[in-house]
Amino acid sequence: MTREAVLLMAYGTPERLDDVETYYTHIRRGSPPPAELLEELVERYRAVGGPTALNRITREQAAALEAELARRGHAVPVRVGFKHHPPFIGEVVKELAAEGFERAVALVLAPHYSLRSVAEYERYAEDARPPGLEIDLIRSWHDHPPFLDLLAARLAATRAAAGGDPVVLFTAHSVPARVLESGDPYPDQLRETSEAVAALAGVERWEFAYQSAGRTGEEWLGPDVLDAVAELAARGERAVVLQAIGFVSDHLEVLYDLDVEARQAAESNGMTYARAAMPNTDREFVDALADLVVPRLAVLLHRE
Ligand code: FEC
Repeated sequence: MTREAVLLMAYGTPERLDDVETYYTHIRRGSPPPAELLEELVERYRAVGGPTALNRITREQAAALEAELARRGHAVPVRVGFKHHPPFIGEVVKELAAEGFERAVALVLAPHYSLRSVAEYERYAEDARPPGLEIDLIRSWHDHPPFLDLLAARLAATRAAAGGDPVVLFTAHSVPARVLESGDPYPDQLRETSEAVAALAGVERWEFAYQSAGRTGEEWLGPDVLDAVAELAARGERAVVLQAIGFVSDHLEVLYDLDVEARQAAESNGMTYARAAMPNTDREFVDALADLVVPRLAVLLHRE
């Protein structure tokens, strides 16, 4: 029988403030950041209480997924590989091959495919892959029904708690605008998720904005969330509910870029701010991940 594993991939975060420079240098493909950019990033981590829990949450998601797969009769290990922090994706791929695994179902904890997100994870995995190991990557899952259902449930709960008639703003990480020249499906997939979640949650007044554009000097996809919030206020909106549909965990881009910056943009313009909770390790999310992975396991493929 084929020996197989699941490879769960996520962005990764530095675990101590002293590690931010190494982490940022890795994001910049080996080029150390200028001092002012490094200081600015360290300040963002300080503002949310230090390094984020992203690595821990990812490991807990992996452990919960492994347990759920076992419960469903699939005793496969779930290994974590990070893009920008050890254990790096390439190292984990090599370890799996060295341990005799022949097949890995790979899943990026980012639901939408972009050349600047999922494709980069794929490249890290493929570049390290020895010939004896097959990697079956789930390229996108932005329209996975259980995922849409859980986003809609969270959104409905946040709107109900906010009261009144808040406008909804869906967000996802921006990417450099030149990806559009290569026909990147990212904007279309984000629109599909937004439309589906709004319909499921019964939301009629919603918009989409990008967040967290990098400090690289080139053009990034917009509109930016901070401009979108100011625009809503200028139109007379009194309350906004944000939902970050491109992330699945609490991390810097959610805790700082939304809960500090976007909140301030809303409140300084006289609007109330609320944000739908992230999936993190919630039961429904782990079940949704298991629903994605199980049909790709080789045991099932051989039965077909
Ligand atoms: O909690 C944490 O410490 C980690 C938060 C974090 C997540 C994340 C997700 C995405 N990124 C994406 C694209 C880019 C591109 C660049 C870029 C730069 C940064 C920097 C930090 C950072 N990202 Fe990130 N990203 C997170 C953190 N990201 C810190 C560097 C400072 C800055 O520019 O703000 C630009 C560099 C380059 O040219 O490569 C592009 C995308 C995602 C969502 C998909 C995913 O999760 O992988 C796309 C979480």
